[in-house]
Amino acid sequence: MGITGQDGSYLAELLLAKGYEVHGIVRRVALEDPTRRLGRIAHLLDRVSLHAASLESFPSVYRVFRSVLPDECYHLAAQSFVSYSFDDEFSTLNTNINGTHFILAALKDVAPQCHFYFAGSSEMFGNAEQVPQTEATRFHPRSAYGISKVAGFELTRNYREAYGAHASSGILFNHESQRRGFEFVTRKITVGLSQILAGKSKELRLGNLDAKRDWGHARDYVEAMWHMLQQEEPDDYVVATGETHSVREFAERAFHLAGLDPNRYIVSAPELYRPAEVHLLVGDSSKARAKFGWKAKTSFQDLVLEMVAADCASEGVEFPIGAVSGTR
Ligand code: NDP
Ligand code: GDR
Repeated sequence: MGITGQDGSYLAELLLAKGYEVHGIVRRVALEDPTRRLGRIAHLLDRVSLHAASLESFPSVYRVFRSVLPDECYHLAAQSFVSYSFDDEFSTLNTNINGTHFILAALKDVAPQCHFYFAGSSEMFGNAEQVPQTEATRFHPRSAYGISKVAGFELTRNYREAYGAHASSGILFNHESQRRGFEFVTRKITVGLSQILAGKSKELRLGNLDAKRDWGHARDYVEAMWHMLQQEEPDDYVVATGETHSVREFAERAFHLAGLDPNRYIVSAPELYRPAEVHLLVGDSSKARAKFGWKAKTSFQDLVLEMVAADCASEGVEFPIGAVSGTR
């Protein structure tokens, strides 16, 4: 579930490459408007089966699981934008918590042997009291989104303990790509930069430039999800690069790649600050490394470069590659 999102698209590619029969759950409206809503998986549509259901409806989810009887279920669907969760706490909590509960309950009934993955988040750590964060770090979420993920994490653990479900949670730190939604800060920066280069805009308005995140590439992170479901025992794993960078550093690197001075274009906009910020996240994924040999392959530098290059190409602008040498 969540196949139309950033991670869903990379995971579907990974599973197809491994020879899986892939079923994806999408909202009904997506089937009616595939050009706009199925863009990230347009290249996979002839190889995956799509089913209509919503996180808000237990019967819709139940029906799909009863007909597909999955061996593995990756639950990636969520209202995933932290900022929006301040605007509408109610729908974020309802959709994310109930949706996870519906999936777990349906699987328990119709496919109890199914291996289940829950998309937990570093936002569960929030105002973390320990650096770096591990599976043992106490949760202190700072948004309705973070709270919804803690609830989903606890539901997943409880289905494991109470009903013997093979249910695992990944505690994934931020991961990005050229398929990232436009509202998230990394993509906002790389799209904004490409529009400045194309002459379509003159500035880029951002919120808190000092927030620090552990940014990896989504393509690497879906591999960790798959590994979790291949383990004999279900468990919870932190997935992170172990490096942290500020929003300012991301923006500076992107603008410097294009040969532009970020200070001339980036405007810090107080209205984009969050009521409660998560200031510093950095994860320790030693457990995932020890258990199944996972580690991030894509460096921060290459992530920024790939995203800038992709958005510049979409805008039809070339960024001066010469500016790249010596900075990677
Ligand atoms: P996206 O926002 O790109 O994708 C979210 C997916 O959820 C989309 O397929 C969306 O469908 C679907 N969805 C949302 N609401 C509903 C609903 N009511 N019914 C059915 N489907 C719904 O997120 P990502 O791919 O980046 O992330 C995947 C998961 O991992 C999310 O749960 C996110 O919270 C979590 N996560 C992400 C991290 C990251 O850095 N990317 C880090 C840690 C956790 P539609 O296209 O129709 O909107
Ligand atoms: P995050 O990602 O909240 O970490 O959640 P986002 O990119 O939205 O914010 C990261 C940091 O950047 C600061 N920031 C801005 N953020 C946005 N969106 N827009 C801006 O203009 C801006 N300016 C500064 C934010 O304040 C924040 O500190 C993502 C999502 O994918 C979640 O679903 C996931 O669980 C977590 O990552 C791990």
